[in-house]
Amino acid sequence: MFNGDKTSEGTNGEETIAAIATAPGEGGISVIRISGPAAFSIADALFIGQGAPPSQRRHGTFAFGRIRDQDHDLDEVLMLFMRGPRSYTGEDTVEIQGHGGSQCARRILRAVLRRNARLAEPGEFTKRAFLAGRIDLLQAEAVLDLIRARSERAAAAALDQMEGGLSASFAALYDDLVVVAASLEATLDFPEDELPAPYLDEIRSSLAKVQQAAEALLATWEEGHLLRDGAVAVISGRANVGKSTLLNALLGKDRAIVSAMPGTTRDTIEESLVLQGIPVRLVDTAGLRETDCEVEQEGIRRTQAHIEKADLHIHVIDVSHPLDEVEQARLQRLDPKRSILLLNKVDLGRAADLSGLPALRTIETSLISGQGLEAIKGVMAEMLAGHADLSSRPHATISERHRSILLAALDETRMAAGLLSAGGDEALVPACTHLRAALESLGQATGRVYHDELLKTIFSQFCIGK
Ligand SMILES: Nc1nc2c(ncn2[C@@H]2O[C@H](COP(=O)(O)OP(=O)(O)OP(=O)(O)O)[C@@H](O)[C@H]2O)c(=O)[nH]1
Ligand SMILES: [Mg+2]
Repeated sequence: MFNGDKTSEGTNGEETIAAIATAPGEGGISVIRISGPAAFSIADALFIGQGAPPSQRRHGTFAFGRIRDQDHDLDEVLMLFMRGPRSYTGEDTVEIQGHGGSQCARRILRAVLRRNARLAEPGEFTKRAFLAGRIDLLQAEAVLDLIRARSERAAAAALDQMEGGLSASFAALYDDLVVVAASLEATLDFPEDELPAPYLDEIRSSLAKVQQAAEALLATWEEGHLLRDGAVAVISGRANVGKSTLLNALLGKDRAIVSAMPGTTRDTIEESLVLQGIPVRLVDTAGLRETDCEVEQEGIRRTQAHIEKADLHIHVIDVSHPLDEVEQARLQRLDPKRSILLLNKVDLGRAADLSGLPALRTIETSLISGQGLEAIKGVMAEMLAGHADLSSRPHATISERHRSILLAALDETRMAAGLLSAGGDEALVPACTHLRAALESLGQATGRVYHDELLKTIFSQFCIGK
């Protein structure tokens, strides 16, 4: 039983934390993680097994046995022993692998928490890894990206970032800027008017190189945004043109009801798919037509709302019928930057007059047989990718947070560069101040510079147990 002593706290006041690390629900095993100075004494108190007690086991070993608490066996388990500083958190860590399902893990966790541990906060294990200096902030964020990855490419990019892909770029940027800033500060020691001109030229050109590197890093944002957040593609068009047929064909399964009756789809239907590594949420909508039916009118209102927010808009027409004026006008309003026009049912002949259309990406299709489907996927991926090169090897990309850091740093370096090119000794001190501000901003990327609020924002997005 818990005896009220304070062994849960380490010399630096660190508490021992515990949490279930596996997702709730049925599964083969569940994992309970304990990290902190009391991890091994807690394990000693609960573990019944052959051989030495946990506290005498070496790093990187495991033992098979039972968890016993208050005279009751709770589960048969494997216990993994990791000694700080070589564990994930940098602290003594014990992981208990028990049976899956909802009860075993909860019972073990309760027994652990009755001793010298408290429930971990979301992301606290990873936060401790950061505070222990085992990983930097970019790597910690990559852990979350990896857990959340919705495509193979997104997972590969996250792994690259976790292994330091982005940390190296930011560190190089930081170090190069430190050199520039230091050289500039050194100029302050020169007596007035005695600064050799080439010296300042060199500083200016080094600063320009730093700016180029920052811009190259910024250019990865578009891909990062796509991989992390995915894209939304909305299918619209008049009733009965083949919208749901398209949804089903893209998904490769019969998700939406398809019928020859106009007005089959009444509400929006959303499904996910992955296109060349980009996670896409595909939305099939109610056919656009004039109707007195309130349900259908609401469906059409929803369609319009979805189209406005979409990254990609696929508009389908039935080319075997003439286009009426309403549809003609609708085609004129399509946004060429994000719209694809599908001329469907080409197998039934062509009666639609398409003269005078705006310059749009247009694909002829016969969705009933799958004709044009590969072309649609290709154009969708190409338009979504924009300037991102998805044929390149997956690589770490910056997130929104990193983007705002880079933009702020670039702003400061531009102001410094502006002052330096204007010349004059009085420009040197303010230029130094701008470079210091740029360094301060860049430092927040890796976590060289951080404040509690920043850590809270980042780690609160994690799940408990990570
Ligand atoms: N001939 C031919 N028929 C097609 C083609 N594509 C779809 N259809 C048929 O057109 C009819 C309507 O297809 P849907 O996919 O339900 O059309 P929709 O646009 O979702 O219709 P609503 O949900 O009513 O707005 C069905 O009978 C499909 O089999 C095509 O390329 N050629
Ligand atoms: Mg439909």
